[in-house]
Amino acid sequence: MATVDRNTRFCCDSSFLHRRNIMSFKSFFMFMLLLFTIDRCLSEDDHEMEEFLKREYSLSKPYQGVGSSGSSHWELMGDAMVTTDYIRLTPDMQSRQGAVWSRIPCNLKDWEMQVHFKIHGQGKKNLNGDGLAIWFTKERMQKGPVFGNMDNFTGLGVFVDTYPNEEKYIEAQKKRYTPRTQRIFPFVLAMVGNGSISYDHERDGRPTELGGCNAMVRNLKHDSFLFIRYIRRRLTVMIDIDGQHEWRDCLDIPGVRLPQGYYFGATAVTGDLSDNHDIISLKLYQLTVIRSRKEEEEEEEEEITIPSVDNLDLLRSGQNEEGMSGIAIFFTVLFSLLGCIFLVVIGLVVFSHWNENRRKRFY
Ligand SMILES: *[C@@H]1O[C@H](CO)[C@@H](O)[C@H](O)[C@H]1NC(C)=O
Ligand SMILES: *[C@@H]1O[C@H](CO)[C@@H](O)[C@H](O)[C@H]1NC(C)=O
Ligand SMILES: [Ca+2]
Repeated sequence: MATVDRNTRFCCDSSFLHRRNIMSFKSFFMFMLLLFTIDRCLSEDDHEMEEFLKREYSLSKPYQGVGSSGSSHWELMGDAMVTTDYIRLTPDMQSRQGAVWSRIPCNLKDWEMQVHFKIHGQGKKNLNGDGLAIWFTKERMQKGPVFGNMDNFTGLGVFVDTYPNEEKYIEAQKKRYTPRTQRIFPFVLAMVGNGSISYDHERDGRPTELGGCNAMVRNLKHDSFLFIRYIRRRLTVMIDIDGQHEWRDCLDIPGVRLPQGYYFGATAVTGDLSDNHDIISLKLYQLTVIRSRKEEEEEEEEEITIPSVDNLDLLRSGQNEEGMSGIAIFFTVLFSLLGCIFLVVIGLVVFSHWNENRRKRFY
């Protein structure tokens, strides 16, 4: 009789259950946080790294000889022009293309490029275009449809895409975008080409992207920076656009195989819509990374000749699932809650048994 009473009381005392739930949920989160922190600490190996600015691959004020002297390390193309304060890849005018390319192939294994840039113009939001791109490619000084560079390029491209072609196209067809595929532009996106992969301009490069992030880079008062790091075949892109001098993560992908001896470049294009696309500086740092003998041997064994990305299918499916994250989170929370409730019930059963035994001892 007494047991039944107690059970009903516990069972229906929802505030008690609720509190227990929150507590176990909290501890679950603490545990996950702890795991995450440990993971981050273990993977943090930046301390064994040094960096050196490499002038021959860098471009900065006063841009000595750029665009006029054949001895300069950089060459201009198309509508690009040099002023005392910036290199303007395109002016805020329709149908322009411009580029600046390094003349010297880069043979560094690990490097970091810091791009100081500015995109600004008269156009209101989404009435501007098309964006700029930073390149590390086999080819150089080619005109084309990919932000002013050729299609089917070989190497790495990081794009600051300022015009949402796909969204506009779908809007024009009076279809509605599901929130999970909609992107806010400008959007920073990375792609690795192997000479036969085409950039889909109408879809803003979605089919071939490695990843990306949104970045409100237009008409900013403060400086905007893009950071591209390639170290131990890991590609990291970060941005600093809030004027806080803090890097924000954009993408981070391991297993990116890029050959040495490619060229750095920056290009931009305007169409019906336009913007000024200015490069203020490109600073390339050599990173010296201490490798274990095993790592060195592995890298010597398989020399890279064609750019590629490991586990690209996995990466892509991961990104598709990202769109499902709302549902995924829901189920994760649901099952966590069910798990917690289960544990609480077990706890209560054990507790009531223990309580009963204790009472028995008292009687
Ligand atoms: C380039 O990549 C595509 C898609 O991953 C692949 O089908 C093609 O064989 C690759 N081409 C070369 C030359 O490796
Ligand atoms: C790029 O590659 C694709 C697929 O290999 C091909 O269909 C297309 O014609 C190529 N485009 C250019 C401009 O070479
Ligand atoms: Ca676009």
